[in-house]
Order: sequence, then C-alpha cells, then structure tokens
Amino acid sequence: MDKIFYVTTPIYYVNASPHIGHAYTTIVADVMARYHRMNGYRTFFLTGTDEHGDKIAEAARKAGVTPKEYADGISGQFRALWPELSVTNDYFIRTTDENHIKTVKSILQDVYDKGDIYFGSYEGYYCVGCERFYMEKELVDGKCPDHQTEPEYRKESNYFFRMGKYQDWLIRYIQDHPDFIRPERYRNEALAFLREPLEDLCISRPKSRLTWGITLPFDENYVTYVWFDALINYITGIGYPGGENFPVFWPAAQHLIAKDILKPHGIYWPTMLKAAGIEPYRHLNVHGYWNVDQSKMSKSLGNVVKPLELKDKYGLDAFRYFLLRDMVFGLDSSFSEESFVQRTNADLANDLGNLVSRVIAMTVKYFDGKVPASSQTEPIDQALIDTAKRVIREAGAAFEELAFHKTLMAIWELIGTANKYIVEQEPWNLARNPDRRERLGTLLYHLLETLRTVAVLITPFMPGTGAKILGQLGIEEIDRQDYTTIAGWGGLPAGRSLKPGPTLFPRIELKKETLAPPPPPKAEIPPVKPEIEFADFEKVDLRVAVILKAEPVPKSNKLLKLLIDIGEERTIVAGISKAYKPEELIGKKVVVVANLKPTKLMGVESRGMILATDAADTLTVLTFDREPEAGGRVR
Ligand code: ME8
Repeated sequence: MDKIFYVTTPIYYVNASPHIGHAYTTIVADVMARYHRMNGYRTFFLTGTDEHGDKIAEAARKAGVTPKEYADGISGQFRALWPELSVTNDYFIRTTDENHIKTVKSILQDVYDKGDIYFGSYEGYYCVGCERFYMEKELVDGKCPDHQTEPEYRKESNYFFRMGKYQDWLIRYIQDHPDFIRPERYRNEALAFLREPLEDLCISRPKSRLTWGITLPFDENYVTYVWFDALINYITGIGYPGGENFPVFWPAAQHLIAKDILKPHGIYWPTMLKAAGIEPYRHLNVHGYWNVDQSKMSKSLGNVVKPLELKDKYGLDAFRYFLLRDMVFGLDSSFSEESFVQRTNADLANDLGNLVSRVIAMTVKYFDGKVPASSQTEPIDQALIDTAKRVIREAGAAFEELAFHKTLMAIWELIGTANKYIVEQEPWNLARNPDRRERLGTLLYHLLETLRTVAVLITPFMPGTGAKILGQLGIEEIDRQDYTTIAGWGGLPAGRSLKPGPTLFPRIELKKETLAPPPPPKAEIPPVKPEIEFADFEKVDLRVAVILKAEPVPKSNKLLKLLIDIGEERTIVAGISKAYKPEELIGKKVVVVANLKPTKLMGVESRGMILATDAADTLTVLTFDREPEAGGRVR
C-alpha cells in the first residue's frame, strides 16, 4: 500500500479566539502528521478557518466592523498561533479564499444540474449559534440544548439538498466500513441518527437576511448555508478539482473533530460527496470535550483556557504532553492547572528529566563525555533491550488505534525500566572498581541507547524535547529524520562526544493564585448494606447496553425515555435528565439490569434499569473504558 497520509482539523469559526479545545485537535493532528512523516509517509496536514454565516456576521456587527475585517483579525490569530505551538500544517485554508469559493460554486452547480438540489419552503426553530434548524422535540425546555438560548422561529423559501435520497446508501457504507467513523461509540451514534428518516438539508439563506456567504451559482438572491460551504474545504485545501495533490491525498483522508460536529461530518459530508460523485473520506476520528475544573468551558463562566498562556507559563512540550497523555481519545477529559502541574512534575521533571540528566552526567563523569563501548551483554541488559523493542511495537500499535495516552504510557514504561536498571546496577559502585570499567561502559551504553530510543519515540509529541535529547547525544539533524533506525539497537557509535545541556524540565511549583478552587464537599457515603449470598447476586442479570435513542418523557423534569440495544431492543425509563442531555447519551455503552420486572413510569413502560452513582454532586452513569459488544454480560 502507498504510504500516503492526509489529516485535517475542523476549520474553526472566526467568531472567538482560539482556546484549549482548538489547540487539542490541532496538536493531535500535528502529532499524527509528524509520526507519519517520520515513518516515511508522504503527508499533508490541513487546517484553517470557517468564515461565512450568521454567527460571524453577527459578531462583526457587534464589533462595528465588516465581516471580512472581523474574519481577517481572528483568522490571523489562529494562523499565528499554530507555529507557536510547533504545529506543522502544510496549508492554512480560509473559506473566503477565491479558489475555495469558485469550487463550492461549481459543486453546487453540478449537484443542482443533477437534480439533487430543489427549491422549497421551510419553517421551524433556528439556532444561530448552531446555524441550523431544530425539530421541536430536540429542544430542551424550548431552548437549544447546546447554547441554552431560545431559537428563532423562521419561515423561508430556500434551496434543499436531497440528503434523504442517500440515507440507505450511507447506512450500508457505514456498516460495510467499520472504521469509517471511530471510535465505535460515535459510529453507533451516527447509525442512531440514521434510524430516523433523514430529512433533506436546507442549503441556502436568502440575501434579505444574510449576505455574508457564497452566492448560489443558480440564484443570486441566496447565499450558501455555511456547512455546505465549510465542509468542502477538505477538498479545496488539496486543490480539488484540478490540483495534483487531490488524487494523491484524498483516498487517505482522515478528519479529526470533536463530538459536537459529528452530524455534519458523519451525515452531511458523505452524502454531499456522494452527490458530487467523489469517493468518501477514509476515516472520521472523533474525540471528546475538554472541560475545565469539571465544568464546560464558556466565556460567561470565565474559565476559557488559553493555550498561549499555558505555553508561556509552563513550556510548550509540557503542554503538548499533558493534552495527549490526559485525554483518552474519544472520551471527555477535565483540565485543571493542578493536574497539569502534577503530571509535568511526575512524568517530565522526575521520570524523563532525571533519566536524561543522570545518564548524561555519569557519561561525562566516568567516560569524559564520550559514548563508551558496549562489551558482553548480561541478562539484565537483554531485559532492557527486550523492553525497548516491545515498547516500540506497543507504542506504534496504540498509535494506530488513536490511543495516544497508551503510546505515551508504553514509552514511560521504558523510561521506568531504565530508571530501575540504574538503581539495581548501581553504576556509582562499579565506578569505584577499575576492574569493572568495561561493565560500567556496557551499562551506560545501553542507557544512552535507551535515551536515543525514547527521544525518537517522543518526538512527534514533544518535538523540542526529542531534539534536545538527541542533541545531547551528539546526533545531527540528518539522523533525526530516520525513525526506522530506532528498531535496531546499537545506533550510537562508541567514541562520539556528548553535548550536555541544561535540565529539560525544572520542577514547577503551583503558585497559590493558580490553585484550582477547592473541590465541592463530599456527599455523605451511605453505610454498606447487610451481606447477601453469591447466589442472590447471581440472580441479577447485568448487561452491556448501547443507547440508541433518548428523549424526555413529556411533563417529567427527571425522566428520559431510552431505546437501548442489549442484543435485543427495548425501552427503559431513567431518572437522569438533570444530569444528561438526551443527545449526550446516544451511542453510550452503559450497564443495565436486564431482568428487573417491567414497571410503568409516567405512563411509559420501562423494561430494565440503568446503573448510575450519585456519589458525585450529580448522577453519573456507569460506562466502559473499552468497547464491549451490546448484550454482553456484566459480572
Ligand atoms: O464547529 N474540547 O468550528 P468551532 C475539545 N466551523 N475540542 C474542542 C472544544 C472542547 N471543549 N471546543 C472546541 C466549527 N473544540 C465549524 C467546523 S469544519 C468543516 C467546520 C474543537 O470553532 C473541536 O475540534 O466551533 C471541535 O470539533 C471544534 O473545535 C469546533 O470548532
């Protein structure tokens, strides 16, 4: 297979400045691009800004400038941020670019000529924040569930894309390509959307209401709906239709997004491509949200985390490391400055930083700063080498599954093994005995090789640190590119002079004023109930359930009606609507008591019960940290 890799980030809206969420997606894309480049892939990495639509027009109006002036300013902030975070995108696209606009128009014309765009009328609730119409039942207390604002009621004549026509094709495509949308929970979520009839998509806005957009090629009284314009960036950014990069990179396209924009990417975009006669992308990789100190980041809460501030305070590589190490790709994660500082001190200052400084300092002290020769290898040396080789394999395998935290855990296993090897082999004692000089040299040789391996493995995540360690090992720029050399042991020539450098990660003190607010008081823990027989416990049939549909039970402020799959489909009613929005639950895998006698709650029959804890402030349902099959037993 050709070694081709193409990764994209969402193009970010230019109505607000970049925050940690944007930085996360873009740094993940960068880590993937760097990893593939090092492994010899021809790589293209695209990011950019999404500049049309109501949202931007409104922000510009409030700021008293034209939409273009407004977009130029914030797009400029994104563009300037990426090099500061060592992001190596190959291109930065703006939806106001001439060639993008031209291609959007030509695709619209093609799809129109083919008969997949028609003129019709629509009325409904429209959320400007989301740039889309909502069905009444999707609203929570009459408000948009994402923005908590009341949508406007709009009635308009508009152009529609026959998205519904492609529903069956898309279901089949997702079923036939199990890794099209991943991780699996988001594939399930997309399939859950597709269980409902897929409505046609309104793809225009009348100019009487909005002029900030791409004029429809077949009706100059309308501009294009911002999503129909924005998604196309993924192909205009690599030169579609005529550019030479398009046929090379498109078949390998991987999109990275957070779960907020699963629907446009998992449903609208593949059907748009199908209608335009273009093959679907290869993978849609969906991650969770960064929350801050347990709550959602928002301007009004004043808890927006700014990437540059963290980088300036603690250093770029510590920031990149924390983001990739602390989030399990696909699940939500919570940012707090306290956990950031703890992780940096433990993993970077202690484990990695100490290993590097001890090994280099001992080589300077005992061998005049020159790489010693390795002589006879003992079993403990072989164990270190075997660990290194296994870690290289495991780190790569985890990377392919987007389990970046596991890649880093594997690398840190090697760092831990090397630190233990030093403690056990006590090189300082060997140094006192001139007869053991050869043994001392062998020991340090293996440690220096470990540093070289670690440096190469961490380079996609922490490019600056990887380069600094290699620099201390006297390795020139040219060797650094060659990822393949790490598989072999013995890459460092004996006699090479090291170039000791300053401490990589000084310990950081968490300053008083940066301390996170104290955690809320703990709820009272109820006493443990009287003991039961194992046979009694065995009567409870617990199962893995996938939530397929979720909706509020009318007139209840606590209950949600859930359609679940536990190998068979059934309905259960759960009192969790204060803790979860319906759409947050779709695709989640939870634990259900499957053999509870059915009961009726507010008129709805419930066949089973979902397990949850109230040990936090709020209810938290039990989920899994892997992806078990629906219907599987839980014991
Ligand atoms: O949706 N945690 O742009 P956007 C993790 N223009 N990632 C987050 C995040 C958080 N709390 N907040 C934002 C748009 N993100 C459209 C996209 S693409 C054709 C058009 C990241 O500025 C994450 O990648 O609202 C999310 O999907 C994206 O920013 C949304 O960026």
